Amino acid sequence: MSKIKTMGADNNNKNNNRNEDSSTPAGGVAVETTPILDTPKMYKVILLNDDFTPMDFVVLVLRRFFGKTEEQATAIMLDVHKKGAGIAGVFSLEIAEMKVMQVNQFAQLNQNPLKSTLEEET
Ligand code: TYC
Repeated sequence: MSKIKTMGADNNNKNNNRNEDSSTPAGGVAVETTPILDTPKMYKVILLNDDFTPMDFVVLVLRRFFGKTEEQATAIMLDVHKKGAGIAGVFSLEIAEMKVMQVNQFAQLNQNPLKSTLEEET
């Protein structure tokens, strides 16, 4: 649950997004605003390489579930193929979890070992 933050000294928490827009309006009264919303954490959906899933299938997955163009999808797929893993997209937790489930289910349905996982963005 989101709480109203106090105006104490800032720490290094990037989510402690204190509104810096305190100003002194034309009557000389300083107004300080208090943040209410945290910046939501974001999550990378990682595609993992394997030796069996056809390249065309991975490109299809990237187009269908991540809205990539043919060219973007091919570049990401080749990157995963060469390096072992790569980022398909970055989303809020709920959306990222849904993408992982969709990809893994679609792969299984088509008898491909392709897997995706989540990683918190830092
Ligand atoms: N390595 C696979 C092949 O040579 C292609 C592939 C790429 C598989 C990316 C999975 O996430 C992946 N057919």
